[in-house]
Amino acid sequence: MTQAPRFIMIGGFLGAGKTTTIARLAAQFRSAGQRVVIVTNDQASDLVDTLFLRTQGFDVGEVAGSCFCCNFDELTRTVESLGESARPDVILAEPVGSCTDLVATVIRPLEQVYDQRFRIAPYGVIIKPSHGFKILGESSKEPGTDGTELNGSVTGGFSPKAEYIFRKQIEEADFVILNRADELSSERLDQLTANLAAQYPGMPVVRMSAKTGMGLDALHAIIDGPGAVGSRAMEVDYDTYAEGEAELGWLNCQVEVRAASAIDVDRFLIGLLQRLQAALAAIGAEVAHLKAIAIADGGQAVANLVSSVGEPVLSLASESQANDINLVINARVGLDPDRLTAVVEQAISQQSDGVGARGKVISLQSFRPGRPVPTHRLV
Ligand SMILES: Nc1nc2c(ncn2[C@@H]2O[C@H](COP(=O)(O)OP(=O)(O)OP(=O)(O)O)[C@@H](O)[C@H]2O)c(=O)[nH]1
Ligand SMILES: [Mg+2]
Repeated sequence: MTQAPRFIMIGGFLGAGKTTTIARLAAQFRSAGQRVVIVTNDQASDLVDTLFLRTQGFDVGEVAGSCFCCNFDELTRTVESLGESARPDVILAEPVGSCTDLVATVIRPLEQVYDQRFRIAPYGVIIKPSHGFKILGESSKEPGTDGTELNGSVTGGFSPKAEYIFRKQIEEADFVILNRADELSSERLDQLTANLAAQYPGMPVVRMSAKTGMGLDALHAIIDGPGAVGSRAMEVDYDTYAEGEAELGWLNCQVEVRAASAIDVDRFLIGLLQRLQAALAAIGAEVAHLKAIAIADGGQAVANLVSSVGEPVLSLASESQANDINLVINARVGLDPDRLTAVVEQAISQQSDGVGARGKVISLQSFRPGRPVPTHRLV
């Protein structure tokens, strides 16, 4: 008899490193001979994560238009259709980074309503250290210290309601993944681990770098281990949760860039994010995650900006020149959606003009996430 597929969901706040981690895990499972599918999720279509994971050769299904918890049936339909075509051994799932209460609204319904068709792994939540220090404090005695310094840079702001979501994400986790270990000294990692231990007693912690792969064995050990699933009870105030989500302007768009002579794809993409960063900084809009993928004949490039204070990074380089580039941009920014649209449209047009190209927006959706209304909630 064939075994039921494993369902591994990796949560965590916007920009924490979920997609990077899932891509790493998927590559490892695949090289171990396992068939892997991935399910991505967003409030709207045109997802950078989906396109990025597909460029890495993975079989990806997308639940778009609503989060897993509010569109549980679409999650199970997507998984079923991937199951029919790919017969997966492993299903990796990435929920929306502003979602919480996922044990009650996704994991338990999968176990109890969806009739145990999966072997569900312990639920891990990724933390970006700059967020961790910002919210949990510099030392275990002073949670929430403001103006945290990380490697010399001040981290971006976090509203109390966004902080509420971040904390709820940790509270319901079976284990926490401290990501970006490549950027921190072991003393700083110890400090953050101690803060977590003081504020979330008994929480298992894995230290990892999704970028370098450091610590991935420890992540596998916990995912593959016999640990409890959905082991922590949690109360959530849906008013605060909804208000926290609605603080963000959300924008997904598709753009065609056409140039008479070939342009450098990577430079164009990073230049676009730099332009967006400058425009958003000028109006004091806090970036939660700005990401874009450029698809051209010669390859694909991905660029990300995960806070207002850092620099945009090219996470995937195409090292190509092209006349035609198709872009998908996803922005999650503390800004009114109409203003966010205006900023993005202007940056596209200026960046295109700057290289003698024409940038045409093909589709664009911008909004504030609506109040979460879960399909199921099993506490
Ligand atoms: N230095 C470093 N960068 C990382 C690491 N993990 C992820 N990143 C970078 O952080 C950025 C965001 O990573 P993603 O994996 O897209 O984050 P996410 O949690 O999926 O983001 P959302 O889907 O928008 O919530 C990208 O530029 C990654 O390359 C890490 O371990 N170290
Ligand atoms: Mg992602």
